[in-house]
Amino acid sequence: MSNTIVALSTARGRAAISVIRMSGDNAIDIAKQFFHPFPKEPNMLKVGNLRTEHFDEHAMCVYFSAPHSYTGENTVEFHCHGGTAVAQAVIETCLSHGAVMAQNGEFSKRAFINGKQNLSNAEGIIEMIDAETVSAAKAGANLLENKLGKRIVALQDKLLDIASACEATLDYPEEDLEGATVESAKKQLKEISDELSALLSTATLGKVAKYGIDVAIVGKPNVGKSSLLNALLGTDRAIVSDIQGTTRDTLTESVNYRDIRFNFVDTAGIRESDNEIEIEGVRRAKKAADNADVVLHVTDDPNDRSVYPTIRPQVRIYNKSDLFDNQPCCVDSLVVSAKYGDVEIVKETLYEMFGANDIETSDLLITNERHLDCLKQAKQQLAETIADCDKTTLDVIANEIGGIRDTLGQITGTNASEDLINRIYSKFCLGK
Ligand SMILES: Nc1nc2c(ncn2[C@@H]2O[C@H](COP(=O)(O)OP(=O)(O)O)[C@@H](O)[C@H]2O)c(=O)[nH]1
Ligand SMILES: [Mg+2]
Repeated sequence: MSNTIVALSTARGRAAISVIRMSGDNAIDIAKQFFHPFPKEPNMLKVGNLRTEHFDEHAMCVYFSAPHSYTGENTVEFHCHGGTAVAQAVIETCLSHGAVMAQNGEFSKRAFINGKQNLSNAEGIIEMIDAETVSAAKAGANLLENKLGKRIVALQDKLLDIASACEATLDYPEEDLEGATVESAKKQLKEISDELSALLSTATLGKVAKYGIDVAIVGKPNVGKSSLLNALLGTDRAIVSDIQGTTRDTLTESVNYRDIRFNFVDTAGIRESDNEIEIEGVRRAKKAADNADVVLHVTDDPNDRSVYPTIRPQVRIYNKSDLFDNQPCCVDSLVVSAKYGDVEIVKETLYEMFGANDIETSDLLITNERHLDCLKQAKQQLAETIADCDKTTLDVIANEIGGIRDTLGQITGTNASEDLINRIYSKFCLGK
């Protein structure tokens, strides 16, 4: 028998309404003691009176009967007036009638335990809640819809077929029926490896959809880096001045462009200096460039053909075009005036450079590092098994295939440790 948990499921603080949720065997019985008239049927939101210790609250109530609820347990929701005090009074009422406070993510963890969701679904919910762009939310929704889970189960089924064929050959070597030869096992394993590669290859775009693109703006002092940042953001975020060395620290600010998040980092102008603070600023600027997905190398000299020393992709920006007599013409470069002109071309160039257009049409993107790690590990194990096909026996191969299936099972949670499950659910908000 599960105890009954309660928590505020909407955000804390001043708001129009608050939703308080209870889940557990006694949730309905507890609610009936202080909400009148209690809804006669499940899934129907009813207006009524919620008697707290201090005041009567005119609220709405809905209940869901196990197993037809988010958690798979009896669940009751109260939709009350918003604000801190009302929610607190309602929660205290639930507690005084036998409920206990929920832990972070406990509703969702119960949904997992009751088979209502798998681990990758849960991670999809977190991604949706954290999403700051529609693309990021869509990636989360795909996980929640179990698109990845279904692909994983299909791969596991294929692996099981191969392993069973290996075992059939071992058990009945004389019967030339369904059994596997090493050759056919190898061929099928290679097909699975290709499917894993295809999934893995979506991770780059998945990162763009989920986190956006990290862009470092670097160059010599006074070329207009901070002006460019401001123009890109459309606000006066960074201090702009004709005094060299104005920007000392790095400054990160994000903006959405065509539903992609661009995380721009303005940096200190790179030059030799004796000043301790400026030396640190330059060190941070170089670090920002090293950590970025792409570097905007800004110059205000139309004859400058220098390349910023980095292994990251870079785009040279000729700024202050309003002062140029002759327009520089260089491939992979952009000519802008941060002060007087339009800089949307910078965002559009980066958007195309990262293939962000494909996000909308993509069916499934790998957006979660844990899934990526599991897929990489499974692919590595597959490579080893394929190599083993030439040197070992079918029983060893069948055994190794079992190991690959387990690795894939970690994605959906069929093979996840208690620790991992707790770690994932602890990332949820209270009340989710
Ligand atoms: N004429 C012109 N001046 C600019 C342009 N962009 C920046 N500046 C000026 O260049 C100076 C240095 O700009 P700032 O953005 O602080 O450069 P940073 O040191 O690279 O960050 C300031 O006086 C800006 O007003 C531009 O497109 N055209
Ligand atoms: Mg600056």
